[in-house]
Amino acid sequence: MGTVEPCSFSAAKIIYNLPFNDLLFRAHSAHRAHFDPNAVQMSRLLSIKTGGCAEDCGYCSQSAHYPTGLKASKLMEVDRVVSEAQKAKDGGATRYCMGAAWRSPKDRDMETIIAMVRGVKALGMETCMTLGMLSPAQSAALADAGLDYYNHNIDTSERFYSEIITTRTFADRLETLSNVRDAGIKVCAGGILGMGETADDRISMLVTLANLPYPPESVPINMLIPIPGSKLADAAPVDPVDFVRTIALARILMPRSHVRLSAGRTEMSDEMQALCFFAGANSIFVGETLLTAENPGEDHDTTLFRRLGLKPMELEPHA
Ligand code: SAM
Ligand code: DTB
Ligand code: SF4
Repeated sequence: MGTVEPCSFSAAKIIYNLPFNDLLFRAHSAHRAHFDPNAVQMSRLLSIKTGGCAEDCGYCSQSAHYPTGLKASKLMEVDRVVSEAQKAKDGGATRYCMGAAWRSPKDRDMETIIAMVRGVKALGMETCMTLGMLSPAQSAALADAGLDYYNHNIDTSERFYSEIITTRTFADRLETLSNVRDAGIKVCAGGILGMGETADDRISMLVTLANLPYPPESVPINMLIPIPGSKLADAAPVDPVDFVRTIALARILMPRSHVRLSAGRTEMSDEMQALCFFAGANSIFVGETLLTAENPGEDHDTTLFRRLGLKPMELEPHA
């Protein structure tokens, strides 16, 4: 993995504001230089511990601070997680992402979490977890269990962060990303569009990610799924053209990373998704549910892939 040249905010803003055709041409050229442009990586999510979260993230169905009506549940049993992962593998997913509604994992839960990583890995899938903030010791324990990826989003710009979340800081997020990276786990970090942020906030978020000591291997770009009862229930939808511009900028600033077209695909037309794939998105979540919200099901995605001539990206054989 090579480091890339640092990119300034002003240089990124010039790219973001290029005429749309020039921006797309540049992004697609970067995409082709590093990836098969017709291969899309497929991940499947599972909520292993749902709801009742102590954090006040304004977009989330799982925060205990907002009356979203979601029923909280305890940490799932390991066997159930592994059997769900097997179903995901049978459906074509190569990576299994397990999410918990925690501020950070309790030490007493680590043994169960580690057993989940081992069990899912034994199926021959890549593993990913998203459990909130991690200490250096927790990161090392997960690395030791063989965890491939850790998802921890910075969500938006440093400037806008405190308008969305007050129970932790942008610096806390960066600290976990550094702990995960130091432990040798691959990093998945991105954000959400459609929370009332400006174009500058989106650009700044991507510049922060691209300028990490190593850019994240995986960059999920979520479109807000407005959750009734949450602080952002009535947020104005993102302009689809601006969404595609953001995907294109992510591809240009992080040419070797997988850019994931994440939450919000149920509200995107096939044509919008096609533009995102052209602009450099090359990963999606498959299956009917994300963590708690809806996602296009297998039937829709199979048809979409057929219409666009896309194919699932195969797992690289391990050395
Ligand atoms: N609790 C952990 C944490 O916050 O780090 C992990 C789970 S959390 C649900 C994972 C990510 O999902 C968030 O950082 C956010 O980017 C995304 N997300 C959550 N709710 C969303 C929504 N309604 N629409 C779009 N993305 C959302
Ligand atoms: C990410 O960036 N998006 C995923 C994953 N990382 C964990 C989560 C999307 C959650 C969408 C809302 C829900 O399902 O509750
Ligand atoms: Fe909790 Fe994560 Fe939802 Fe924030 S995004 S409320 S930390 S589950």
